[in-house]
Amino acid sequence: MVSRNPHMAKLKAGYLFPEINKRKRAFLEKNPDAKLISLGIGDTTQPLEKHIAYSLTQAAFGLGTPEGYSGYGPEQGQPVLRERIAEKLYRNRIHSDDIFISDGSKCDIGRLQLLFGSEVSIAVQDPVYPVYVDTSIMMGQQEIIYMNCSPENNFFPDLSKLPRTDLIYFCSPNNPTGATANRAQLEQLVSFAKENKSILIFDAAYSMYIQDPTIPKTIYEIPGADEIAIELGSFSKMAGFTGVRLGWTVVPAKLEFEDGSLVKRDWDRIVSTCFNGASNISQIGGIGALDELGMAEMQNMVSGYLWNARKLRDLFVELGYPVVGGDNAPYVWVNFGEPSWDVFESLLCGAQVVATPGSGFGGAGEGFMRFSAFNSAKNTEEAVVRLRKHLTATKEVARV
Ligand code: PGU
Repeated sequence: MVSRNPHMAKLKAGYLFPEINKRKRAFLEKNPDAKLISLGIGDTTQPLEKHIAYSLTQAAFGLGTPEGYSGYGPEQGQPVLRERIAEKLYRNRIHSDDIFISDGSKCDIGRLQLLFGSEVSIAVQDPVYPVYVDTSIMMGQQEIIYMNCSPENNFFPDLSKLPRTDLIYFCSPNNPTGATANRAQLEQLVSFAKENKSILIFDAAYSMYIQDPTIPKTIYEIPGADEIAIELGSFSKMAGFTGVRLGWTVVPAKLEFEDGSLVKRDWDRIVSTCFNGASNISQIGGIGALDELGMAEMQNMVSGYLWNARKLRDLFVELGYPVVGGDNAPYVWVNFGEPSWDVFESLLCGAQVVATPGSGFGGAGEGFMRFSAFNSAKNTEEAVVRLRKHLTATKEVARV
């Protein structure tokens, strides 16, 4: 018999989103006619924009021709795509050589565990996207510090009270809260990492949703960040590529380990050893997404989802709930002040709306719900009507 990887036994039984699906299915079995609206998992739902979809079909078609055929690699990604990301998304603040194309940022979060191994200590925001913690536990990391992000500190941790950790994961615009860190806060974060000789892992998966021009879209807008920060990027939420799969990780050449060796060299080794590069079709789709037409299409897609976010945000403000997010992020984070899974059940049964329980993102998420804007405008409007009716009625009952 083979002994089980002991770290796997330390994880919570199931990953959050399959658990939500399980409950959704159980509800539908009992209520087969219910028309559920999902504002749960942050998964894009709207069709790809035309020019981006066309780029993908051309890539697939090209593979059927002698001139258009390609096989493996390069493992780091196609040079044109790396250059376009550097130019369009980083305004050449970052060299294309430091950009490694991947099959999505979730996969790269997993591979980052190989880069750092089991001995590092980490800090994460609480509430937090569960993947940073779960993959760290799988790797055997033991020291995990939770940085409380709540209304009391305006969703930015009090760095003066934090112990040093090797790695600091930070996500802005944040999943799940939808809060964004401003320039001054990011400057604090970069100097904190610098003073502590930590490495910052900055997740910018939702950067395209930032509308406020004063909020940095990448950590590399902060001077000195290229000496301490790795950044994760993704086409999932900006181009609708959650199923196509395309992302990237920036590992700047200036980033060093304690012994003076380059972090980038080890990352390159990992990428070339246990990943053979992202699909050639999705990479050509990414190149299309980053030309002039594609950029306009991505803006259009993002604006559509942000319209939904605004509708949801307005509803909860109108009903008097404390709300954050939804303005520069596709998530709306609402404080219900009641156990999250109870609210989940109440919204599921009473409004046939699925939302994500805040407690699934950590202790500081208890009492909150996350509403995702990744649905159609029509479904979002319908959800708003149902939620208003249900929540007004439950408030009336509570008052009686
Ligand atoms: N980073 C953050 C902060 C995310 O919220 C997500 C997706 C990803 C990375 C994954 O990006 P890919 O490039 O597509 O790999 N979060 C969604 C989906 C759930 C999940 O398990 O990834 C969410 O609902 O939180």
